[in-house]
Amino acid sequence: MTRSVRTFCRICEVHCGLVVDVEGTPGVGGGERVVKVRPDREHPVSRGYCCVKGLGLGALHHDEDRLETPLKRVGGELVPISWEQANREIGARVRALVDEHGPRAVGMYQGNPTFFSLAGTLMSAGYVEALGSPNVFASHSIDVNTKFHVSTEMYGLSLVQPVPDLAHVEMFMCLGSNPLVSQMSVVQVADAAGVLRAVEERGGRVVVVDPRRTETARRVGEHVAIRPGTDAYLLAAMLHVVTREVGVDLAPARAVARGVDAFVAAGAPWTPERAEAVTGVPAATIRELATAYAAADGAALYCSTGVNMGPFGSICAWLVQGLNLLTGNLDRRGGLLVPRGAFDTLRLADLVGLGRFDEHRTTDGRWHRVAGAFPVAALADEITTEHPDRTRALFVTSGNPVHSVPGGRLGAALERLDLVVSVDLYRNETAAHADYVLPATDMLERSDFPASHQSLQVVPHAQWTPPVVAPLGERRTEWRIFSDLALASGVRPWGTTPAHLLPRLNRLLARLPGSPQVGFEQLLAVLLRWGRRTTLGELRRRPEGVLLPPTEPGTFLGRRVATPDGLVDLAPADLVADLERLAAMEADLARPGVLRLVGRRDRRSHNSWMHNNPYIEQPDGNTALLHPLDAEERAIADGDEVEVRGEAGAVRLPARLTTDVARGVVVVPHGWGHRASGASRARARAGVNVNEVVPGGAPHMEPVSGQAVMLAHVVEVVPVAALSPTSG
Ligand SMILES: Nc1nc2c(c(=O)[nH]1)N[C@H]1C(S)=C(S)[C@@H](COP(=O)(O)OP(=O)(O)OC[C@H]3O[C@@H](n4cnc5c(=O)[nH]c(N)nc54)[C@H](O)[C@@H]3O)O[C@H]1N2
Ligand SMILES: Nc1nc2c(c(=O)[nH]1)N[C@H]1C(S)=C(S)[C@@H](COP(=O)(O)OP(=O)(O)OC[C@H]3O[C@@H](n4cnc5c(=O)[nH]c(N)nc54)[C@H](O)[C@@H]3O)O[C@H]1N2
Ligand code: SF4
Ligand SMILES: [Mo]
Repeated sequence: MTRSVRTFCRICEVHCGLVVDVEGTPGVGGGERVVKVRPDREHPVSRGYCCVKGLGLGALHHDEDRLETPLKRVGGELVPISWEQANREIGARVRALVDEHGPRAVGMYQGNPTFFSLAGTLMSAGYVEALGSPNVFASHSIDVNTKFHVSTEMYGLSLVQPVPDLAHVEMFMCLGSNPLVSQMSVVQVADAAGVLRAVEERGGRVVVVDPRRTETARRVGEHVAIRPGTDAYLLAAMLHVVTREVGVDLAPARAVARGVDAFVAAGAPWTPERAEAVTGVPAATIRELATAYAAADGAALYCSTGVNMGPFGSICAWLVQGLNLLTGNLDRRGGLLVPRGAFDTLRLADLVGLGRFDEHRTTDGRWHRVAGAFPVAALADEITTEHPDRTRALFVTSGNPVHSVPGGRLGAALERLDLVVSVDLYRNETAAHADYVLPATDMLERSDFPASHQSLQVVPHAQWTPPVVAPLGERRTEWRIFSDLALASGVRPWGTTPAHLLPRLNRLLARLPGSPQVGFEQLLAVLLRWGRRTTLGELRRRPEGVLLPPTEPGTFLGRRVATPDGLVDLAPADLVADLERLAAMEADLARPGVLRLVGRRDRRSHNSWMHNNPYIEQPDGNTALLHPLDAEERAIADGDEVEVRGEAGAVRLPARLTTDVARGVVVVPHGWGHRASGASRARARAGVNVNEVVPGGAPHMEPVSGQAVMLAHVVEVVPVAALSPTSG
C-alpha cells in the first residue's frame, strides 16, 4: 500500500512543497520505504516548482552511508556505541570541563541546516545556554554576518532583512547572487529565475552585477561585469549620482531616519569616473543605472553572498539599505517590504537573544556576537590561544566547519580540544576530528515549521509538516539529542520557565514504544496562537500550506523599527569609520594583471553535503574557470590541470576556459574536497576544497561584522605540467 504525505523541502530557503509516496507500515520497524518524492502542485506558493535536490530526499533518507548509530572514537577508529553510553560519557566530560574551567569551555557550532529545523535551532541553543556558555558560533558568519550586523545597527534587530516586492518591482538590481542556481539568500521566493523573467515580461528591468556572466545573467536581464570585491565603490557612486546629480528629495528620509547627511556624505568622493577605475564598470553605466533606479516606480537593490563575502560586506549592506530608504523604496509597494510571518519572528528572535548585540566578546575582546553567535573565523584562535576561557569542547550540529571555514587551520585546532561531538546525517570531514558522532534524523523524519524564514517571505505563507516516515536505525531528532545531553550534563534548558520540565518528561516517554516526544508541537501551537494568523489545527488540516495576508507597505518605517528612538540609523559610527578603507584599498583592487578568486554554486550541489546522493547526477563542477586570455598568458589550455595557489595553500584541479568570466577572475566552487569524508561516493569523487586556498583567521575578517572575507583574494594559477615536467 502506498500513502502520500505532504511536506516541504528544507535544503534551501525556498521551502518547496513536496509530496512523498511511502510504502510499508507506518511507525518504527514498519519497513517504510520512500518510493518517490514529487513536487506539490497544490502548494500555495511553490505550485509544483522544486529542484533535483528536493526530489533526492528519499535517496538521502535511505542512503546506506548515513549514520545509523552513535559512534565513539576508540584507538583512532569510530565504533558503534549505544545512545545510553554516548549520553553518559559526553555528559560526564562536559560536567568535568565546566567544573574545572567554567561554562565557556564548551562551545557550539551551528551549521547552515540548523536554521532549517526549528527544533534543532531551539534545542542546540537551549543546551549551551543552559550550560551558561555564550560560546556559540554559526555558519552565518561565513555567509551573511554583514547583513545581520548592519540591520542590528540600522533597524535595531539583526533579522530585519527587507525583501524585494518582486511581484510589483519595476527595477531589480541584483549584486552577487545567482538566483537561477541558488534561489538567492535571505529572501524566500519560489522559482527565483521565473519570477525575475516575469519582471521583464511586465516591462520591468533586471540588472545582474557579477564578475561572471552567470546562468542567471545568461537568461534574464542585463549583465554588468564587475571586478571582484569592488561593489562598495559601485554603490557609493550610485549614492553620489542619486544625491548629487539626480538630487533626490531627502525630506521623506529625514522623517524616518537619523544620520541622513552623514550617509549622503559617504557617496561624496565617489564620482562614477573614480568608481569606474576600480570597479571596471563604465561611468556612463553607473550613471544610467543610478538615474533609472532613482526614477523607477518601485525599485529594489539587493545583494547576496558575492558581496557579503567580499572585503566590504558591511559597507555594501549599509549602502544597499540606505539607498533603498533614501530613494523611497523601503516599505513601499514594488520596493522592499518587511514581512512579519505567522508569528512575529523578529520579536521572538529578540526575546531569545538573537536580535541585538550583547555584552559577550571573544576571549581577545575583539569580536562581539552577531545574531547570537561569534564569528567562526575566530574559532581556531579561541581554541588554540592560551586563556582561562579558551574553548576546550565543541559540539558541531548540522555543520562541517573544518570544510566550510577558510584557512584550512580549523582541523588542526580541533585536534587540541578535549571533546568534539558531531551531530549530523553523515560522517563528514569535521567528524574526522570528532570523539563522538551522533546520528540525527533527516527532514523526512521530523516534524517542522520554518520559523527562521518567516520574515523573509516574498509571498507570506505558513506550512507545518509531520514526520513523513519513522526514523531509520537509531537516528534521533535534535530535540531529543540535545535535551538528553542537557540532562546528562546536569543542566536544564529554559530553567526559568515551565519548559524546563520537558527533557525529563521526554526521557520518561522515550521508554514507550516509538519513543514519543512532546513539547515541540505544543510550543509551536502557542507561538501560532500568539501570532493570530493561523493555528496548528488549521495547518494540520491544510497540509499543503496556507497563504497569509500579504505584507502591507507602510507598516515598517516609523512603526516597527526597533531602535531606541524608532528611527532608522543611517550612519552607524563603525560603518562611517570603515569608509576609510575604501580609499586605502582602491589602488590595490584596481591592480591589473592579477587573478582574483571567487566562487560559484551548482544546482545539484549544496555546500558540502549533496555529493553522496545517488539520486542526483553529480556535476563535473570541481573546476577552475578562467578567461581564455588570462589562460593564454599562463600557457593554460582548456582541461589542463592547474594549481591554484593562495595565501593559505594550494589545490590542483582542471581548468575550464570561458569568456563568461571577466578578465582577472578565477572561479572555483566551494563544497568539494571529500578525501576525509566517511561517505563513500563523495569520497570517491573527492575533488578539492577551495577553503585550503582562501586565507582565514583574524587578518581576513571583515572588520565591522567579523564575517570571513572569502572573495577577491589574489591567487596564482599555474599549469601543473609546468611544475613537474615529467608528469603527462
Ligand atoms: N544549488 C545550490 N543552491 C544553494 C546553495 C548551494 O550550495 N547550491 N547554497 C545555499 C546557501 S547556503 C546560500 S547562502 C545561498 C547563496 O546564494 P547566492 O548569494 O545567490 O550565491 P551564489 O550562487 O554563490 O552567487 C554568488 C554570486 O556572486 C558572484 N560574485 C563573486 N564575487 C563577487 C563580487 O565581488 N561582486 C559581485 N557583485 N558578485 C560577485 C559570483 O560570481 C556568484 O555568481 O545559496 C543557497 N542555495
Ligand atoms: N569558500 C567558500 N566557503 C564557503 C562558502 C562559499 O561560498 N565559499 N559558502 C558558505 C556558506 S553560504 C555557508 S551557509 C557555509 C555552510 O557551512 P556549514 O553549515 O558548516 O557546512 P555544510 O556544508 O552546509 O554542512 C552541513 C552539514 O549538516 C548536515 N545536515 C544536513 N541536514 C541535517 C540535519 O537535519 N541535522 C543534522 N544534525 N545535520 C544535518 C550535512 O550532512 C552536512 O554535514 O559554507 C560557507 N563556506
Ligand atoms: S529549490 Fe530545491 S533545494 Fe531549494 S527548497 Fe526547493 S527542492 Fe529544496
Ligand atoms: Mo549560506
